[in-house]
Amino acid sequence: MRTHVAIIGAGPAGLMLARLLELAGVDAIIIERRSPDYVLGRIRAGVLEQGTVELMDRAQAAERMHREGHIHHGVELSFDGDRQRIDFSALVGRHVVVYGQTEVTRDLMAARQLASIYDAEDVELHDFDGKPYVTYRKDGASHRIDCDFIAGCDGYHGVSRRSVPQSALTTFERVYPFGWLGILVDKPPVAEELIYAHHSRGFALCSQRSLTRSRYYVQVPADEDPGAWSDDRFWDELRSRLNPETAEALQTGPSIEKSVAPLRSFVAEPLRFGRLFLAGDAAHIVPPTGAKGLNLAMSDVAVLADALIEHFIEGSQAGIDGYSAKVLNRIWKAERFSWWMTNLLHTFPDTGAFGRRIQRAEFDYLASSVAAQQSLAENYVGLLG
Ligand code: RFL
Ligand code: PHB
Repeated sequence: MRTHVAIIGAGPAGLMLARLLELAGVDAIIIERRSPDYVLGRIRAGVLEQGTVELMDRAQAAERMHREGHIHHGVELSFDGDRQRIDFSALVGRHVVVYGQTEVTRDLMAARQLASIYDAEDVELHDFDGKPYVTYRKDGASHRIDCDFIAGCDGYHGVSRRSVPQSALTTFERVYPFGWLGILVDKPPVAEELIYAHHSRGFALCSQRSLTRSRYYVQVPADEDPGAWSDDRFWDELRSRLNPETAEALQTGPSIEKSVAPLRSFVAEPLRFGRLFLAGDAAHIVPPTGAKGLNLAMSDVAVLADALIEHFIEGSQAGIDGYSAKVLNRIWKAERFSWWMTNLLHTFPDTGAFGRRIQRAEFDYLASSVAAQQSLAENYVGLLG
């Protein structure tokens, strides 16, 4: 087989890239390790920036998102029970849309006209400094796809980044000493908007997927076993971290999903190696506190799609040469914001009383300063540049 672009991974990054290329008439094949059902079963992000919404429009996959997604004009921060609303629309004139990553993935899968290869085993990348090709096994047979470029969209644990020689790659990493225990429940959300809560027992987040489905998280030790958490234990812990009125209003029920996600900041540099590009979680990880991971993956592939389209349609090399520097600029700003939100809202085992006072001062500053609120809002809805 031969294609212009071999895309490794059918997460949101790979699916969006494939769709943008397809619409521009550039041939691409997706090679994914898992089955479509497995990919659709992963519960992850829920908040879309305006740029991601516009990209779904461009991908002609936005109809259901506009119908079922919910526009959110602000979020609430809570610090030891004291509440502060951040009004995005008033502060920066923009908003976010709450629509699950699972639904984004489903819509992009449905929009794609060309076939993708799922259940591909032992995917390997070859010769991306010369004439690239990808090999894999499926149903016991070996396959090879020759291509002009490879897009590594295979997430943090994927094969693409690992295929790059160590000496060519610089990585920057911070592993946090905690994770998020998340629960999905078919009950109406506790509030209209998301609530990010700092509490001495740890961080908590009240999020949602629809008017009837809610998503809640509590900070737990990084190695926590979700099996140790009955639903009742989860609800008790969540209530203890919320202000009393919110705790009172919480509607609980049996969980339909429960899992622990570790928190990590990670960036690889550069993001182009000859004819291989890295995009999305393959290139960087942010802790979920800023709701940036999916949005960053989408902005990477928007830049990459334009670069590849320019190359194939206009014969220009400029976009390809500029890809890494251009996306890294945005990536580091999102890393900074996600790290900052994480520092403000979690309890850290080793910062002690001084660290807690600094967090409190940061919250009080936010509560009293329009400039500080504007900075948070501008970053949360997505930076324009
Ligand atoms: P994905 O989604 O991990 O997809 C990668 C795909 O590659 C496949 N793959 C391979 N395929 C072939 N060969 C191999 N060797 C392969 N290895 C892996 C995988 O099976 C998979 O299908 O990466 P992508 O596309 O870059 O998308 C990134 C996002 O999924 C991620 O950044 C977000 O989910 C992060 N995130 C959030 N982002 C937001 O923007 N807003 C949020 O509100 C938000 N909340 C979250 C989150 C992530 C979370 N977890 C579980 C990490 C909340 C949580 C709890
Ligand atoms: C989610 O709904 O899963 C979610 C929302 C906001 C975040 C992280 C996760 O910051």
